[in-house]
Amino acid sequence: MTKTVILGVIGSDAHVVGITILEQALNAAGFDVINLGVQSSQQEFVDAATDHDAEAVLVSSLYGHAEQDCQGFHERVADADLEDVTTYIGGNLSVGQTDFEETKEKFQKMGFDRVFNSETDPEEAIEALRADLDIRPPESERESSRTVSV
Ligand code: B12
Repeated sequence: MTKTVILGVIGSDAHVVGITILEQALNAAGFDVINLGVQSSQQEFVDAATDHDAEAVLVSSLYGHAEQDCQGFHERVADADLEDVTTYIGGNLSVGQTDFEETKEKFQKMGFDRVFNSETDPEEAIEALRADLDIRPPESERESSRTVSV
């Protein structure tokens, strides 16, 4: 069954390249992607997840204001009865050279299931989604990984 994921850049952030690449990779991996684009509000993510009965919400932030932009996000998610929806955040989540482990802990405490840095390859996000949403990779990929390991 196709799984729907909501993708977008939160707040006033206008960096579009990362989510465009993620959208293409997720589509190619068989996900149904609703791309909200840049400068999306918390409520737009929540409404889209409700309207499309999404399995996951992927929030992107590059410009360093993710913490402010995500304050109260998981309260909205809970108010909309979406606690079962998997939430990820990724990108350049802090201003400057902050230790990523600290950043990761901070966003996990805010309620995100997984936190990714700006070095993240889209394949990593796809593998994480497959694990968290209990999806087997398509047969073609299983075949090719078998061929490589022989
Ligand atoms: C291009 C660019 C711009 C362009 C954006 C054009 C556009 N419409 O996209 C312009 C010139 C407009 C711009 C503006 C600004 N920018 Co700029 N920009 C960049 C730059 C050079 C490249 C970004 C990019 O496209 N990368 C390529 C894509 C493929 O990578 P990516 O975005 O990182 O996405 C990947 C991963 O991060 C990850 N990922 C991203 N989101 C998510 C989400 C999830 C869930 C997952 C799993 C993974 C994931 O997967 C993606 C694909 O691999 C970066 C520096 C850099 N080298 O990264 C700075 C950078 C992001 N910008 C920065 C800043 C500060 C700004 C401005 C605030 C500058 C200013 N003072 O005006 C403004 C903000 C404007 C706004 N409202 O957003 C800073 C952010 C600093 C920080 N976070 O600490 C950076 C890091 C530059 C720097 N070193 O200072 N910028």
